[in-house]
Amino acid sequence: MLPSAEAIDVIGDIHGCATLLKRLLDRLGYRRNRDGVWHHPQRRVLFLGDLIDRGPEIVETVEIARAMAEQGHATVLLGNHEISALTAFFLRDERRVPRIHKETVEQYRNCPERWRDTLKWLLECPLCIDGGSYRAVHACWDATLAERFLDHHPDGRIDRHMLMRACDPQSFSHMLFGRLTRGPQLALPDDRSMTSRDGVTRRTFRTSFWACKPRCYQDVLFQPDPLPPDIAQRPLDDASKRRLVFYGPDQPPLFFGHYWRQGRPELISDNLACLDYSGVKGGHLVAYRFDGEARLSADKLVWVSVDDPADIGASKADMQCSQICQ
Ligand SMILES: [Mn+2]
Repeated sequence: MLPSAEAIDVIGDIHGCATLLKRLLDRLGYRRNRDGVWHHPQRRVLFLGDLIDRGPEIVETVEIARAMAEQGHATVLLGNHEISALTAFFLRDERRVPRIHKETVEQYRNCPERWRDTLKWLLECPLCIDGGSYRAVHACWDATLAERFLDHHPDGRIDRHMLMRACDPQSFSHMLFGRLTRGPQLALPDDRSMTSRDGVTRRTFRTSFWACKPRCYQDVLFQPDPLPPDIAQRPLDDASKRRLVFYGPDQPPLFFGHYWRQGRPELISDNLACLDYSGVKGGHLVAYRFDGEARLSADKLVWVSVDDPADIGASKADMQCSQICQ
């Protein structure tokens, strides 16, 4: 018997941290079956995308999620990293793959046919889900774009034609992938740029999509790096306001990842749960245990961390290392 429709454990960005993923699944009560596939008798998992890149155990992460999906115990959504990988490997010269896929390429080096097979499987994964009582997407639910896409693709799956068309910045596919898997962004005023903590210089910043009547730039900021102080309080102009997306408090619960949140996991509101808490950067890998409720509750958040005292192996090793280094 397959798990019931609304008993879903939604899991945020894993980025190749299979050890954290296994600990989280274990904490959620999932066990391995005879084939080694993680499952739960009453529940299933919804992965919010960005399984690949950055972390040390990408192949194992993908194998865990894929095996669960193929046996009906999970659904895997595409994140911006999967969209980028699909574009890079299907449409472009494989020797000029973007740097963000460096770890993935290295870790699949000895099994290139497995990587090709993984890409074919990823192309079958949905971009977003409108489950009626809930919605899920990697970064942002832009209702206009998502509904137009789902009208033509009710299963939420993309295809090679869409990937191809997305190479044209004016295309619907380009807007759809950008908005749903990277989220809305605004340009900084006066052609300004800012450099993030990881050294990347950008002319745009990530915005939230739930600010009610935002007044200034700070009101819509949603990223770890702060705005330059003189810009933060500057009023938003009308053109910028028109570019914003708004997901209202009366909408069904929305699950998303992508935003490198930090600190203790919490809900954004009772219908918005961002489950990316930077697990691969030493933060938390977070799940929300959804049972079809119309209003989300923070006590249904579950997480594991690299420095969790329950993780005897890793924390002991880290401690010994830091003691030795001192
Ligand atoms: Mn992402």
